[in-house]
Amino acid sequence: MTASPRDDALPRHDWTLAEVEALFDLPFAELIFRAMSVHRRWFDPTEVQMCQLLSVKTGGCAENCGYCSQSAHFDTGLAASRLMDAEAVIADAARAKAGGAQRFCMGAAWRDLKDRDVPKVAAMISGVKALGLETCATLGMLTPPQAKALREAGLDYYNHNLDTGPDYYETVVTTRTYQERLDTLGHVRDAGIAVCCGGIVGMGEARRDRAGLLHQLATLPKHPESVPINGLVPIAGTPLGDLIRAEGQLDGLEFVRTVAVARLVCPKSMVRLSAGREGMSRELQALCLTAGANSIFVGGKLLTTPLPGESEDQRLFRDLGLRPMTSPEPALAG
Ligand code: SAM
Ligand code: DTB
Ligand code: SF4
Repeated sequence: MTASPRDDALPRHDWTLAEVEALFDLPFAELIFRAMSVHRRWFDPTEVQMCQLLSVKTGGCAENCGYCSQSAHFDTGLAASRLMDAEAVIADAARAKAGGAQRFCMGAAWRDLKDRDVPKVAAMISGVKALGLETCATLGMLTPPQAKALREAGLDYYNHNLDTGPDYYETVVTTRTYQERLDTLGHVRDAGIAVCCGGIVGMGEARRDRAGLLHQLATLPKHPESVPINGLVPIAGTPLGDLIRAEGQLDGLEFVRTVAVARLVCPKSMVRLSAGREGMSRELQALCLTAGANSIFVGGKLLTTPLPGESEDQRLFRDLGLRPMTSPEPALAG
């Protein structure tokens, strides 16, 4: 009996690092062609999901993530603020919905969620959910009971990034381990919350580290339903921001390769073109949205850094023949 040819669009969890690196090494057009083909198997390629972020607690964070404007370890000139009131968050979410956002993500500059803050965060989540938005939060590490409480409040997604491959990780952050991040992802899964997990490209890492990050995601027991690919926003005063300001940013084509490989190894996931869009040309964004990215952040601002404006995004969508996503997400269908 002859073996049937493997279907490249079916999710796999047995990727080897060498296989992921081999995808990165493909001729550019071959890689993009494969990613486009897989994208069409699971999604309408003319649809792009619109997500909006709000920093509900800014700055003063105890972690030392070497890229972050919000770490208390570095002087980035950012003013810290307290946790916002739920009413103000819900009012911002209502504006986001009116502007066309489908998912609303609440971010806090915390190492971990404290039990005392759970009721206030739960009120934000249930209020945003009641507006008819998909809810997402990114609040640092969670315990299993906290994850359960957030789910009960109506949390659809939790964002917690691995940031980079395991070998480059300690160059990026030393105040929490890779395993601690994986543990939080497990608690989120166990609570029945969809996982949003990705990383940052262009922090001085090697191609092998980018492959290492995607290999980790592709070999999780279940692929993250959302995979954000962030381009480093180089913040002055942070170790990695200063390094990249001195050495120059990663080549845009390598960023596109990372997006395409993410599409190939997590075929049914939303691949989000996340931070870094503000510094990209329209042409580079178009390549990313062609190579399999199908989700973006909108609303003028990420957490502490700017995004392209609404009119620029509308022009980009018009010129590329794209429209806001209305179809259900395949990864949530099982
Ligand atoms: N404190 C929480 C945490 O780290 O999980 C939530 C907020 S944190 C700012 C969310 C994610 O934003 C980080 O994991 C990182 O991947 C991304 N991020 C932060 N600063 C960035 C920058 N300067 N450039 C690109 N991505 C960045
Ligand atoms: C993610 O991966 N990217 C978003 C979201 N998850 C929370 C955050 C990007 C932050 C970029 C830097 C800033 O605006 O502070
Ligand atoms: Fe804190 Fe998150 Fe920034 Fe790290 S990325 S310093 S955990 S806010």
